[in-house]
Formats: sequence, structure tokens, C-alpha cells
Amino acid sequence: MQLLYSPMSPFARKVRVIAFELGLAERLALTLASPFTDESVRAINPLSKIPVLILDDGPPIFDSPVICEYLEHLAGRSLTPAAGPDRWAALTVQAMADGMGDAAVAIVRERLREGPHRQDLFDRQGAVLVAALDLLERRTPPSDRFEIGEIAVAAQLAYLDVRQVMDWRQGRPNLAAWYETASRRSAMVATAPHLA
Ligand SMILES: N[C@@H](CCC(=O)N[C@@H](CS)C(=O)NCC(=O)O)C(=O)O
Repeated sequence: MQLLYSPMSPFARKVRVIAFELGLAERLALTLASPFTDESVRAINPLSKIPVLILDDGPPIFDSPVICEYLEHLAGRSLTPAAGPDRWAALTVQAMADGMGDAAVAIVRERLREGPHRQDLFDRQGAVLVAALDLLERRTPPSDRFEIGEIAVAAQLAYLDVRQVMDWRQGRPNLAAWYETASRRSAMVATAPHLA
């Protein structure tokens, strides 16, 4: 199966880390895609977003939470709690982390655009990031678990760093310490973002 991805995409990174943790990384043929400049992505995903998982048989799968669930199904092992409050908590953390990615990508895209820049966009998306980061500082992920919620958060924190979106460590020592450990996992090292 083929994963349409970009090495900078935090959503694709979440999928790749999940694949790595599930022992499926070698089954993913990574194919570079540039949704912002290449209209051919839209023929595969009408939203023209990556990641997209292209199966040998069957329609393409998107977006990243669905791909993660498919990979868990394929592996016969889940990185999402099966039921109960833990499940809803983990999926909510994933949703929040993905929302951080939406905000961060919007800020990066606006910075890259020829000016004048929209200050209202920076303010609104920046507020999303600050509130989510503050919540993560108050409820720092556990250090003995690296599942869907933690993986989604780690992928987004790395994106804030690599795109220099903001100095998120300032005033958030618990989250910074957690990320320091999380980022040393082999799945994180193997999928480190870089310019294509
Ligand atoms: N909710 C989607 C978000 C994916 C996403 O926004 N990907 C970005 C790249 S990091 C993209 O393809 N953006 C293209 C666009 O918005 O036109 C997911 O979780 O897969």
C-alpha cells in the first residue's frame, strides 16, 4: 500500500509513527505529494489533502485518524484504548492535536503568502495553539504510554519546532520534558521532518 505524504506534514507523520509502532512501516510505500501545488492529489482525495492511504484493492483512505484506525485493524493490534472513558479521552487528545496542526499549518501558509498578512488569522490560530498547549501543560501525557493521543501530540509539537511557529516550551516545563523523552523514541527519530 502507498502513503501519499510530505516529510513535513504533521498528519502524515502521525500516521508514519503509528505504522512504525505497529510494525507496519515497511509495508508503507511512501510517495511524495504536494497538495498545495499538485492538483492531481484532488483526483484521489477530493479535499486535496495528505496523508492519503492508497490500498492495493479498494478506495483511498483519508484522513489521518481513519488511516490510523485502518492500520490498527491491519496490524490486529490497537494503539487506541478499546472502550470506556480512556477511549474517548485518547480520541479527544488526538482531535485536539490535529486541530493544533490545522492552526499551525494555517499560520505557516499565511507567513509564506506574499504580504500584507492577515493579523486576525495569526491571532485566532495562535490562540488555538496557546490554549491547547496550556491544556497539555496542565494534563501532560503520561511518560509510560505512547499511543494515539501521545503520538498525535508529539507529531504536532515537532511541527511547531521545525516550522518555528512559536516557542511553545516557554512556561511549559512539564510538556517540554515529556516531549524530550517522546522525541527520542525510534519511531519519532525514523520519521523526523525535513524539507522534501
Ligand atoms: N484532517 C486532515 C488534515 C490533513 C492536512 O491538513 N494536511 C495538509 C498538509 S500538512 C494538507 O494536505 N493541506 C492541503 C490543503 O489544505 O489544501 C488529516 O488529519 O489528515
